[in-house]
Amino acid sequence: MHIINVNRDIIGINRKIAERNRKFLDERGIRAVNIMGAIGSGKTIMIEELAEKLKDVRMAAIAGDVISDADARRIKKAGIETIGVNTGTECHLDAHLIDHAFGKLNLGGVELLLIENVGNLVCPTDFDLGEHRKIVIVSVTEGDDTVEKHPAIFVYCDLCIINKVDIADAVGADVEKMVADARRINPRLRIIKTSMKTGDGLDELVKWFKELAKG
Ligand SMILES: Nc1nc2c(ncn2[C@@H]2O[C@H](COP(=O)(O)OP(=O)(O)OP(=O)(O)O)[C@@H](O)[C@H]2O)c(=O)[nH]1
Ligand SMILES: [Mg+2]
Repeated sequence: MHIINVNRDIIGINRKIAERNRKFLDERGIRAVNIMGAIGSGKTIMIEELAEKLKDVRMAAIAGDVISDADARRIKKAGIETIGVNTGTECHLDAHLIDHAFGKLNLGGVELLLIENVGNLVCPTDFDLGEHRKIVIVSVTEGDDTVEKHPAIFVYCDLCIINKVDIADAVGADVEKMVADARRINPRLRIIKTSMKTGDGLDELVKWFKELAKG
């Protein structure tokens, strides 16, 4: 009996389109970052912060959401050329959606493309978008066991941001446990603890993006 593994097929096709996307970006000297993370962990606010603090890097953004365009409007308002992409019932972006978005963005002169994925720590893991770096944002409000409960996404990421450290005590979260869990899952992972509200860790974060864009 011949069994078709549909899931593997979908991921294989996606990878081919992702490779084409990466080539498209490389030819234009654009570095792309796939920003993944839990719902409400701080993905959009981080892009807003970058808009303010990384003025010498020309950026564009793709804001992935299931249905709304609220994040795309926020990022545009912060001064970044942005296109919103709705996934409908899907809980992640894929390479085909990104390919479409390229055609709707003015990428002339852009050095850094920020792609906000749909908020969750599961579905985006398997889908290469053609990016150069993957980052994952978790925050203390999801609980300090959130890293150990979702290990797969940490395996594939280059950078992990542990956000909302300003309210860790208020929600009884042990930030160092989150750091230790992430490090155990992926010893090569760069980890930055941040508060998008107080500005803690943002210099280090901005530097990471700047080096990627200019490097
Ligand atoms: N106290 C505190 N609040 C934060 C911090 N970062 C983000 N927030 C708040 O958390 C909420 C969610 O932030 P967003 O940036 O919208 O999160 P998101 O990950 O883009 O959310 P989705 O796109 O819905 O998944 C907002 O009310 C932010 O103001 C932080 O470091 N500290
Ligand atoms: Mg968002």
